[in-house]
Amino acid sequence: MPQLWLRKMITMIDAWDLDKDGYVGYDDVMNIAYKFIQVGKFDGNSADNVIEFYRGGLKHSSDNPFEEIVQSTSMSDQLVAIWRTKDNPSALKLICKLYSDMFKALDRNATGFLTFDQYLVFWNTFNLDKRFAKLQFDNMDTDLDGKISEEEFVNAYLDYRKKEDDKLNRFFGPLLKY
Ligand SMILES: [Ca+2]
Ligand SMILES: [Ca+2]
Repeated sequence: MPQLWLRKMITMIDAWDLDKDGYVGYDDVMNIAYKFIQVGKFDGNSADNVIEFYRGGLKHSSDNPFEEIVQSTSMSDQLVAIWRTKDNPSALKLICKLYSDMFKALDRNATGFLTFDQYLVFWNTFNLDKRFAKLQFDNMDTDLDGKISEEEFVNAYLDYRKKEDDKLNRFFGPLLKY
């Protein structure tokens, strides 16, 4: 596995690994969902939606490529599972859905865009270093209109998961060393 890709994935795992046992389990994903609701102050239907789409990503079924990832019980197993699914079309579809659902929750007035303040809910859910939030926001804003569209947000995540070279995309904050 390429070193840069590994560092990105380790940084991502660390962001999702709320209980800090080294890998992202089912509980971590659901606790991120609850944190997302809390930080975003979502209530009623929007809170239910958030639970629903995180749960959807974890659905037990033989064709859910995420299953292998969340069932890993060590970071190295998890990295192998992510590597194995990185070009899997159904995994990519699920990923697009999850990030587009997150976008729609953040875009609470359904304007089709995120302002920097709305985007901060994502950043703070993962407790990322606040000093780098604006840098990442600007990196994702490829058409330079000062807002993040759904396409920019989802594409930024897809780009982050790719193994190819670095466009200084820091979707989960500064890269960790390993
Ligand atoms: Ca964990
Ligand atoms: Ca934009």
